Amino acid sequence: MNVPFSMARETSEDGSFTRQTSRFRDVVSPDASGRFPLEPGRYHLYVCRACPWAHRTIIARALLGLESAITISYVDPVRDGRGWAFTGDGYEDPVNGFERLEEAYRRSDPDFSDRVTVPVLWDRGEGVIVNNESADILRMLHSTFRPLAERPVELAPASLAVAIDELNEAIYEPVNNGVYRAGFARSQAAYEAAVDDLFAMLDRLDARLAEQRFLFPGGRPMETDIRLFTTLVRFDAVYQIHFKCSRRKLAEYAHLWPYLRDLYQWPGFGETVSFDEIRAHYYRTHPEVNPTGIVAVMPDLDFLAPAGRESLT
Ligand SMILES: N[C@@H](CCC(=O)N[C@@H](CS)C(=O)NCC(=O)O)C(=O)O
Repeated sequence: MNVPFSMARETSEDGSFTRQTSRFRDVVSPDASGRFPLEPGRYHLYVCRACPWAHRTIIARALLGLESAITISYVDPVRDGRGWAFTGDGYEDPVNGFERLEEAYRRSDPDFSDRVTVPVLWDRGEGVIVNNESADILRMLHSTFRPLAERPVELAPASLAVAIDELNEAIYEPVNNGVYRAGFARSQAAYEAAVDDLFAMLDRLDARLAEQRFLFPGGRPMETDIRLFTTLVRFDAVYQIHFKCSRRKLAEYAHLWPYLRDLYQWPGFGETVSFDEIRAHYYRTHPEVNPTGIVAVMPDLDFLAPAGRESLT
């Protein structure tokens, strides 16, 4: 099978894409007892605005008002063979002066040899990575870091905790990772299986959102909505075209499309979306998927059109 070197370790025999596991899984502790104690200004996020996994943490930081407690810097969305880089013009690393994100990984584990990914939660205290798994970082931001938040909203209240974990899990493989399984498949069968799983789950979510404003009752977004949003908002501009998730456009869904607009218009969501960076990243960073590097024009989508979902609970 013809597999690019960068993907060799994540391609199975049958041509399906199997994502690497995250290497750094430490947590910030709410008191002074742990290795990484909660302190304002101590932790830093390295992210890319184009990346749906990093985007989870960017939204949580904005929604909760954690901007002064957790600093942030952005890598250039267009990656060359040497990985994520700080190339200037808004893509700088004021904390360590790194030129490439790889330096953060090497400093934390000199033997690290997997793909260097965003997001990264960095500890200024020890000068190491605390965690590079977006699910963990998102959870930490709205739980452990909540005492430092200007808007300490609950994104996984105890009464919903189990249901949130279950729905997160149910959405991850077919949807969040599913678009990548479609786009990075190296066989027709693996691609079609990914597309089938993806649209089956989107259909179920569309039905769930017919009578409920967000994924859970209560009339406001929860953690799972953030995790779904970052995939849906990229769908028609990128996944539908670049990753061949072509059965249907997101904007053709009766409920998912207004739901996506509703979230986009919710404080902390839309203002964190950069379609230019998203499109530049995907179309120009996967030469095996798009060898010309031509960036598809932005589809005509009005994210600011009224969602009309306020009366749902
Ligand atoms: N499981 C990780 C996945 C993160 C991830 O794969 N990020 C992508 C960007 S969308 C990345 O950094 N890729 C680097 C590469 O492919 O070399 C998480 O959720 O944090």
